Formats: sequence, structure tokens, C-alpha cells
Amino acid sequence: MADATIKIFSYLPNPRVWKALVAAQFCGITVTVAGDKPANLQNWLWDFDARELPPDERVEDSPHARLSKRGFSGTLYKTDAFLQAHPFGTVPAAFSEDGSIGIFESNSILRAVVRAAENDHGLYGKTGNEASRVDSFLDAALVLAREAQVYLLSINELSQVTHERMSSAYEFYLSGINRSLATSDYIASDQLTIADIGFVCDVSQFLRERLLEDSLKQQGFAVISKNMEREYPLATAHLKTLGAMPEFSTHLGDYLSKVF
Ligand SMILES: N[C@@H](CCC(=O)N[C@@H](CS)C(=O)NCC(=O)O)C(=O)O
Repeated sequence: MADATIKIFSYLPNPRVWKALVAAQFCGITVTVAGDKPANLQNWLWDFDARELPPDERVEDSPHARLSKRGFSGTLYKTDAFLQAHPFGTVPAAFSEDGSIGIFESNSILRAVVRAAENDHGLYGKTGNEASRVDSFLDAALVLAREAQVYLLSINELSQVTHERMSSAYEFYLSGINRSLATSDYIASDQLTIADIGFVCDVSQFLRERLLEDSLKQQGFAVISKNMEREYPLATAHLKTLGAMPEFSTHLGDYLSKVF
């Protein structure tokens, strides 16, 4: 049986999509990606067959017009079929090869990629318990990722509460990862798993705050990850080592060199 393929629609580049692309590279799965710059996604029809809409189809009385909810403003154009496959209406939005199944949440799309592989090279653990431990780390990372989403989306008009919540989620997650790496070369087991892939992509996304230092300073806030190298040396080294591997760097490009 040949490996299945997965199709993803998203704004690009998107660290949440990197997760699936890196995993696909390790297991030889074909992932096709459609999308555009974040600001252009409001000109697209969100669908399995996503496409850029001509101006005369981008109208408020379009049957596909929906109020954006998170990370976008104004109107987005989503088909009924898209919302049936993706009830939360978010991107990245993945689909099975024939479009019949929608897979959402970037960690679930990441899992879908490895599950689609004939040989997953142990990326999802070698036993049931190892797979559950991988899930434990992915679930823990989701808390960081959600706080980072709120934080980064509001970084130019930050509240004290948002900054504190982000700091707390960052410390909680990074200290756990650092502790885990004190006894193992990889986060969830003795080999690379999707917990490591998720870690690289989620933390990379959060580290964008380093590029926004001026705005943070102007508002009287510190860069939360300022001392990451000193405070979480194992986690930092792991991120840099994995980020330099071709399976990662092909998709991350020079992003990490900008934040470190
Ligand atoms: N936790 C989700 C986050 C997805 C998400 O919130 N996407 C936002 C953009 S950042 C979205 O698609 N919003 C659609 C809308 O505003 O209607 C994941 O990892 O995939």
C-alpha cells in the first residue's frame, strides 16, 4: 500500500505548518500546501479546493462570507463544506487525499502525517505507552502555543495579564523540556519523535517576540525569552541542533538565525 498524501491550506509561512512538513520529510509522505501571505488569505475561498477569489466574488453578501474569529479581522470566505470538515474554521486546515476528512489543530495534522506513513521510523513512539508519552508532550505544548498566539497577536497593545500568562506558560513548558533532556537526547524517548518536532516549531513561533523587542520595550515589557540560552541550556541546544538538520532547515529557512 502506498503512503497516503495530505493536503493543507494555510497562510504561509506558518510554523504550525512546518510541523507537518518536517514530519513528512522524515517519513517520505507527500504533503501538498496551498495558501498565501497572511494578509492575502482574506481574498481566498477557504475550501478543499482553495483558490484566490476575483474581486467581484469578495462581497459581503457572498454565501461564503464569514466573520473572522482569531488572528484575522473582517470577512473571510469559507464554504459550507470547509466548515463541515473544519467546524472551528481555522487554518492550518488539512484534508485527507479525497477531501472527505478534515483534520485541524496543527498537532493533530502532525500526527496524521506520521500515521499516513507506511514506515513512521518511530516518530510516534515504538509502543502504545511511548505514543501516549509523545501525546503528553504535545498536549503540554498546546498550552504554550495558545498563550503564544494570544501574546503575539496582541503584542503591540499588550496587557500585563497577557504578559504574565505568557511568562508563566513559557517557564512551565521550557523547564519541563529542559528537565526531560537532562536524562535523554530527545524529549519523549530515546529517539526523535513528533514531540521534538512540535517543540521546535512551537518554540520557534513564540521566539518571534525577540524580533519585536522594540515594541515590548516601548510598552515597558521585557522580552520573556531574553535569557533562554542561560536558563534553559538543554532546551536551547536541542532546538538549535534539530533546527540545523536538513529536514527542519528546509522548511524553517533562516528563521532561527534571526531569533538566536
Ligand atoms: N491551535 C490551532 C490554532 C489555529 C488558529 O487559531 N488559526 C487561526 C489563525 S492564527 C484561524 O484560522 N482563524 C480563522 C478565523 O479567524 O476565522 C492550531 O495549532 O492549528
